[in-house]
Amino acid sequence: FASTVLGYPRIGAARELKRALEAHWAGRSSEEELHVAAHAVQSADLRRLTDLGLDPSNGALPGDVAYYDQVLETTAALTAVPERFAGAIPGPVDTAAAFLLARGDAEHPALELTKYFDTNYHYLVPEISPSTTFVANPDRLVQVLLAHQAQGHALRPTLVGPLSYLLLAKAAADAPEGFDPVDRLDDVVAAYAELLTQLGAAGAQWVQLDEHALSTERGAALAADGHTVARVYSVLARAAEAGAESAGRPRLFVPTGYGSAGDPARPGHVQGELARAGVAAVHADLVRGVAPRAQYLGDLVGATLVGGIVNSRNVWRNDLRASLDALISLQAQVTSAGGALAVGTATSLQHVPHTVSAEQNLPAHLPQWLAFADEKVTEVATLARGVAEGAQAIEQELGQSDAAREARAGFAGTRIQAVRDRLAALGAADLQRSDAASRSTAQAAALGLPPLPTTTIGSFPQTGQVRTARADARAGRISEAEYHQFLRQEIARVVELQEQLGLDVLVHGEPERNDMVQYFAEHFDGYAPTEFGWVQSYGSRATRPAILWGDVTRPEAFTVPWISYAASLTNKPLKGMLTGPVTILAWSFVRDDEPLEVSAQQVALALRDEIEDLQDAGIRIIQVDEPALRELLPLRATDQADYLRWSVDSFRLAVGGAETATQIHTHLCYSEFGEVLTAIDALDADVTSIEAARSRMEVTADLASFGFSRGIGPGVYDIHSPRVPSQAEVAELVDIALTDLSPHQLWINPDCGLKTRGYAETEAALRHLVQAAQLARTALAARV
Ligand code: THG
Ligand code: ZN
Repeated sequence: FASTVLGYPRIGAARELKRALEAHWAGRSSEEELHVAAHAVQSADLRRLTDLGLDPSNGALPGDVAYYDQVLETTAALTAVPERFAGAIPGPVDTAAAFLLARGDAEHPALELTKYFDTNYHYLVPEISPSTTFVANPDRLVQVLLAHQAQGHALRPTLVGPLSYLLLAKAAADAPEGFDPVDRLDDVVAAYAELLTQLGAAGAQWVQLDEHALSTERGAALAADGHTVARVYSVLARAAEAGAESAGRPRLFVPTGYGSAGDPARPGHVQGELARAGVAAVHADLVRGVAPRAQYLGDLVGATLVGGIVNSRNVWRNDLRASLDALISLQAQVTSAGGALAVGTATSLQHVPHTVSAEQNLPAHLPQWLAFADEKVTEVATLARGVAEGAQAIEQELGQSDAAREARAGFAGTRIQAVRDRLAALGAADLQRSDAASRSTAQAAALGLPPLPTTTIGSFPQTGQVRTARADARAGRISEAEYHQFLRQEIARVVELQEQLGLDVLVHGEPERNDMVQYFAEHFDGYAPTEFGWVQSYGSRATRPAILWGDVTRPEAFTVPWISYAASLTNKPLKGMLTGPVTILAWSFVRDDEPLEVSAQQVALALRDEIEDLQDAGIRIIQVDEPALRELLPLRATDQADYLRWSVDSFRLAVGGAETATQIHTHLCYSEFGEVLTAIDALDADVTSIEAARSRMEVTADLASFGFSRGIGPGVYDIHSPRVPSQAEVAELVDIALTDLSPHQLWINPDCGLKTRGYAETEAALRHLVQAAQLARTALAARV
């Protein structure tokens, strides 16, 4: 094939797969109906990919069909069932068994979900032990292959490759100390070899084995020895040409996205090793990574290098002229070395929405700057034509690409001089609040809080009524005034509930926010929300990231009316809630024409203005959440320090204007601080709330040995489950925290926001939380 994409969104342009999955899980449809619905989505996708220019006959069509998760599909194909599921899944992993692994049940907690590389996609983590058995189970892959082949679509079955599969896995809980899943490499390779044989027998001409983990620090270390990659892939690949018993195996395509594979000082050595081992098509991510160095191109004799030049992580139109130039010079080198060049994407297109053409309400200037999955497939096909036939063959497309770039660069909102001037005038003093001790004294005097103050993270349950009211307002079924009246009632109810419960620092509950990032994007200029821009986050769940397209400004204060209304209803301190710059960017589609650091500074300034307005409205406690701070941490250690510098600075810029007596809180949605503890300390927030209940306060000892000196609220109520902790359980966690931390710094709060919980369990749990805090206070008072 001369052009391909590494994968395509699986959820369906109208989220058909989400609906089919959720109907099936709710018992409203049979497994057969689910298969039929999923097949319909897939074959519509394959038809579209063919219409957009991918060859349906030679392995160009991606076959990354997954119901819940692509890593889970590989677990199923290897029958790599964790020991703890053995009773429930005695044989091959069929569809029902795969959903049990993904969703768990009363006896079996689900496989852990974790972030896939540095994306917002979450995969199900394989659990591997010395006794995990690997048995090839090609049934589902073969069924899907045959069903699409019958419709003329020769798709390319896709699995996570063996190296990446084990690198993405974790050691099962019962594995001995020091066991590394990668220790099982030879065993797993045998199962892959069997899968390939069976797929070949079913008529697959190509199979894709994703080895993206070779772009991570650990994967690069594994590939650095110069023989592990060859050992694995000579077993899997040679076969295609000769070896009698494995003749008929499909050709392999082994992409390496999410950066440069292997040692960054030797770009292309992994691709070279793969090709020498007999892999027919290798890949280089030309967006995040670099092209293979000339010295390794000779290894590509007889192989195809797929140049991943179309960005599959952003929503911007490609600079076709620059890409074509790069591809033509790469092609000259590759062909003179005896290989062939094909055109592709940097990674799967699963990280972008289906199509720009679905959007009817974007600002008029924006659509022509954009490319979602379908438009990116067209770019791939166009570039492949340019490579094959020369620039003149695609002159019209090149002209359109140039025109779009010029329009974007010259558009008034792309660069706003006032924003640039304000950034240029900033100095170190703007990032520095007064010293922590004076803040602590001034805040104690201003707030008059008891020891061990109680609070919540910000959101209260979003009931069906709240969602209905929002939908009604959006559809014009109720007026804006009616919607606002509804929101005020909701806020009043939540404030009264918190007073009844006896919480010390109240919140307004955030009923006006659909999503903590989308809401901010809607109130900033330079940002555009989409209507149908869904991107899978995990399983059937998706988010709709807004598009940051220009310099950011805040036309007017937008959280102040809601928060000051709530504050007017109580004499207790009311905490204003904002989302921090890094999280706003992490969960949006960001610019490709400015460094992320600059966008972070611009968002920080918009938040700084909002904080000033909140202060002016009398709000004395302001929380700036950064749950995604660790999410954006670069995969490569060499890139991490710079990221932590600008991300911490953007938070400090946002809050740097707060008065000494204003208490700044932050919230982070994880407990394994490890490498980022220094950065979290450098945020210099007065109070930090974190996740801790599930690990039973493990983190408090780390905080103590680090010498963390400011306010800290390790969550004492795990909001990720509907279970209501008893007062005694909460009290026990408070006691554990008090053995490590000073009573002067400890706050009592849940793990995270309450948005996804129901009211009954929330009220009961918060009642226990307040009682446990009161008990602990009494005990403390008795001690002195
Ligand atoms: N907001 C945004 N991005 C995020 C998160 C967020 N990215 C990372 C993380 N949190 C992902 N977690 C989730 C959790 C729930 C859902 C999606 C991602 C979810 N989505 C609804 C669905 O698919 O049905 C749709 C929600 C909607 O209508 O907006 O449940 O918190 N921006
Ligand atoms: Zn959280």
